[in-house]
Amino acid sequence: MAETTFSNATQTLEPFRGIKKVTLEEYFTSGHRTCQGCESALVMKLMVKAAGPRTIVLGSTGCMYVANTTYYTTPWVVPWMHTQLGSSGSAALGTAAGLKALMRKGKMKAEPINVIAFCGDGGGADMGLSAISATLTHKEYNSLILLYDNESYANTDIQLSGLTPFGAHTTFSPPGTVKRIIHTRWKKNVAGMLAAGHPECRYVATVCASYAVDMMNKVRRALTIGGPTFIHSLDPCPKGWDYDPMLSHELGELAIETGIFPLYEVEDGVVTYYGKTKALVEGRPRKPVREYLLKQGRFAHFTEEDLAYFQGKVDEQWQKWEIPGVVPFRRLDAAQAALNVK
Ligand SMILES: Cc1ncc(C[n+]2csc(CCOP(=O)(O)OP(=O)(O)O)c2C)c(N)n1
Ligand code: SF4
Ligand SMILES: [Mg+2]
Repeated sequence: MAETTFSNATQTLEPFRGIKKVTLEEYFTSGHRTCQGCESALVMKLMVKAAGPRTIVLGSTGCMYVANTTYYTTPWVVPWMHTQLGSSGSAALGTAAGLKALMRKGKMKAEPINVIAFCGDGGGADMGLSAISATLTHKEYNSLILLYDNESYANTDIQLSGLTPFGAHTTFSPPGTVKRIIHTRWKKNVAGMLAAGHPECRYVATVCASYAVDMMNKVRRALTIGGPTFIHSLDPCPKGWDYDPMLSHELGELAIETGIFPLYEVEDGVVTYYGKTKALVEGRPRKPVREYLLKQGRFAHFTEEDLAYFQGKVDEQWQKWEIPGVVPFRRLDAAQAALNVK
């Protein structure tokens, strides 16, 4: 018979203290058809490994839906449900609320169940941003939204998204002889925006699967701390970024070492850098962005001028932002300017 004692507790998932302590069980196994070297598939595998068996995964349309549920096959071992492209936020909130109601009414055993909704950059940072934002204001429901960022609408053949980097060659921004750089906008700062704008969301983090244990521990922290939480992972994509699949891991590392994608967490309003980003903040020199960019065919058309522009924008994020790599405001200047307004 169902237990009637309602509890809104979360599972306590202690961090893995090193790779040898990581559990052996897999909940995302064979049966998918993602490309060779697909880091987003690795993110799925690590995400659910970190969460464990008492987990429900909800997935927006995109590569991680389509390639993971192809005609009677699936790698998911835990309960899994597809949701519409812009609906990861709604799916997370609805599922968390549904579980809570069923447990409160004694219709199911009251136990902590992890709810994780994932979305791509197209589904999460563009189309579904408002639903994610709404979910992050509902502090009474426990869920994690994980945005896997392969920097394009990959599943429909690499269209430009709000998270595609400046200048990248996509099917919507092919470089030509008349106009070399079609995509001239800088990438959105999603994690920083969501952390700054949702004061009751207790946990926001950025991760990269090249640092697998760190990545899993961020997932475990998000699920343990409870309420609505958000993680942004940067995922090299051999098809969309146009490189040899064997370079996925290295490109992930280079994204961090060049300072293009900082690794940090914001817990209860406190920013903590971790991994190689921490070393950069402490003074280790950043690698030049060209080491990262020129390994990818999507930037093959870049000239020295383009590389210098890209480097300048990354330098700005480290040298001028109020919290480097996280919050772009310039507090003292802004406050003074506001006082000077007549
Ligand atoms: C409302 C809606 N518009 C368009 C589509 C077509 N569509 C399916 S997957 C996809 C790309 C999603 O991109 P992203 O969220 O970045 O995930 P990725 O494919 O890169 O993994 C699009 C546009 C759709 N399924 N639903
Ligand atoms: S296109 Fe990119 S994200 Fe999609 S399955 Fe292939 S490598 Fe993974
Ligand atoms: Mg994408």
